[in-house]
Amino acid sequence: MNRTCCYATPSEMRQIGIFALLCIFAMTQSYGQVPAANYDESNMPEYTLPDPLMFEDGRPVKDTLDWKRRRAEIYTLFASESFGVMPSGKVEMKATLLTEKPQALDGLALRREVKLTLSYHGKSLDIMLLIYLPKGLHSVPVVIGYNYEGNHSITSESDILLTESWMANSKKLKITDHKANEASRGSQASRWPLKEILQRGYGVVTAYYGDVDPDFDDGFSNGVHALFSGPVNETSWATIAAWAWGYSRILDYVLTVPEINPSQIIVQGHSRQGKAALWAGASDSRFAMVISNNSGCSGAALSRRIFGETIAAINTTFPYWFCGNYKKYNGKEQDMPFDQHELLALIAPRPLYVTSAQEDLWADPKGEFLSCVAASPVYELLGKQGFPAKEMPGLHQPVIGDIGYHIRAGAHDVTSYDWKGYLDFADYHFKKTSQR
Ligand code: GTR
Repeated sequence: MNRTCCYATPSEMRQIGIFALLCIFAMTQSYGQVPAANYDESNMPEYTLPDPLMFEDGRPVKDTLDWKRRRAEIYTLFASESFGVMPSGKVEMKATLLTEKPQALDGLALRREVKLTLSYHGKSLDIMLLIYLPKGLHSVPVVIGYNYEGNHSITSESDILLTESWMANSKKLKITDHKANEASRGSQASRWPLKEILQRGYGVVTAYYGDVDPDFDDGFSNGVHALFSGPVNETSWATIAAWAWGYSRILDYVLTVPEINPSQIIVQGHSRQGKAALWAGASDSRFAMVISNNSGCSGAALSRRIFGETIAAINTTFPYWFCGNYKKYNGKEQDMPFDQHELLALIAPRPLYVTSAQEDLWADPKGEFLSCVAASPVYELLGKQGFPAKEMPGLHQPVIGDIGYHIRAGAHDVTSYDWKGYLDFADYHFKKTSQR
């Protein structure tokens, strides 16, 4: 038929209608309905937080010995109801030095790229590390943190090996074959003010998080999940737990590096990686300090406030981040046998720094702050100062105690201001500087 205008015929209309319905059906199948977020403080439900210092049977926790037992109860809840249980099998690890540059970052740093090969029952996985250590210093503290877009994305130095594993965010990075390319060099450099960090005497160890486990729903068939393949049930570890586990494997290697102080290793993560950093810190006491940057829902922020992202929202958009049991709490925050202040409390008595950003309401800054307040009694029971604030501080007024906190202007991100806060906090604990 000869048509000059672009109207559809009735049969084409029917086809378009059926196609649209199929699209909507497919979308609701994969993502479900994400409930609208609440951003109104006056629309908050009344809630009572579970008491970290009360056993499940109602007995109070009176001393450090009691806390050891109570801690085990709380840890088991987070493992079986939220993140999923990590495998206990021990992997073999081989470290291969791929490159070494003695004068990196204009002579400020010694730079290495190391391939960690993890092997388990005949299968193996490579994790590429990029390491910067302050030149000429010994026994340095380091920050271990994942990056989102490949090691080559964190710096403008153009000779970093390109990440070889899959890239989740392929559209944003203009990637067509799911592999990193030159276009993504330096794309995340603003999140890693390397020179400032190195000048303050700290080293950096980073890896692309997709090397450890992919950030998409692959039925747990890639990354470390493939190493430990087996039947999946409601308590099986999900992707955030896999990233947390990966942090510990990186730590295994970092502890063998002679230039690094083994008692001053910090685990840091932003957002979803912040959730993983908290779980890594809770699961592995060899991390001397934990930094959660804008970790929000199911990270540092209290779930019962139902402000910003909710359990239902996170489970719907990212069903592979948490274990099957976590879905039980969609819309049922008040029934949860734990809340996120208890995740923070699992890190006690080690120093913990939590950051928020003013515009990052999805991550509920106030909920992150209140979580620090509610974790403090556990630090205090253990003879620590805990969190020395009850009222939310203003912008750019860090609170420094055993738990530290700041909220800065701006959006969901990692900035130089955040790094300054981390390192002031680390200096306060590691170098015993006075509060700035
Ligand atoms: C959001 C997610 C958050 C947060 C963030 C991120 O889309 O809802 O929980 O983790 O992603 O990782 O940047």
